[in-house]
Amino acid sequence: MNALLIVDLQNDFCTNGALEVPRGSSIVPVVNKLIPSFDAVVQTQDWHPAGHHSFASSHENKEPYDTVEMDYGTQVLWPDHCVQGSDGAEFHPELNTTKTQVVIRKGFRKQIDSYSTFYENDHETTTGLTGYLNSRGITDLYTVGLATDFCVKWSILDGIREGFTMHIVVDAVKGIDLDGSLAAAWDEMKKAGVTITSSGALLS
Ligand code: VGL
Ligand code: ZN
Repeated sequence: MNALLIVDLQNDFCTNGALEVPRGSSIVPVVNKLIPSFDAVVQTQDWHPAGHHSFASSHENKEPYDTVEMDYGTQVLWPDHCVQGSDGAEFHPELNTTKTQVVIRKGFRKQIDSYSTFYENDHETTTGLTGYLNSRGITDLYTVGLATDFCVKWSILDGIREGFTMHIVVDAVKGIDLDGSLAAAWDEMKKAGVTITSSGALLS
């Protein structure tokens, strides 16, 4: 069974958001068009407490896009974004969420970031998504959303590791691109065995 996985399509990653992904909002109509083709729709929601350790503002003498070493490895520091209960953490107002059956919130532990929708950045703490998908007999995830080189990439790599067939819809994702991270993400996803498709192919 197929599911549509909509990653972090939230105000803070869209136009004028705190961590704006260039042209992030432009994928919303594409995602809306895809939704009716799926019996299962899963969304993720970046959901940080104030003072989250992935925020540059939580560290002295650090600016957004600097890095720090955490227990679990190198962490990019971000502008404050997707703070629990804020408008920035809401889904894009034009995204059709009526068919969404489950929302996986992530990044809610102050000390650990979570790019992937399967595991937090320590690569050990599970979000529970694997169990949910397996219980429903979902084998294939068609991935759309933001950002290609962070939450989309880590979700796809972990999904493949968890035994799912992971597809990426090229015209329904957008990236941040820090120092070549977008091209590197595509290489990693291709090497791991992602299937690349497009909304045109899915809707034809
Ligand atoms: C994301 C950076 C920080 C993402 C989330 O959705 O790709 N990126 N938090
Ligand atoms: Zn975040």
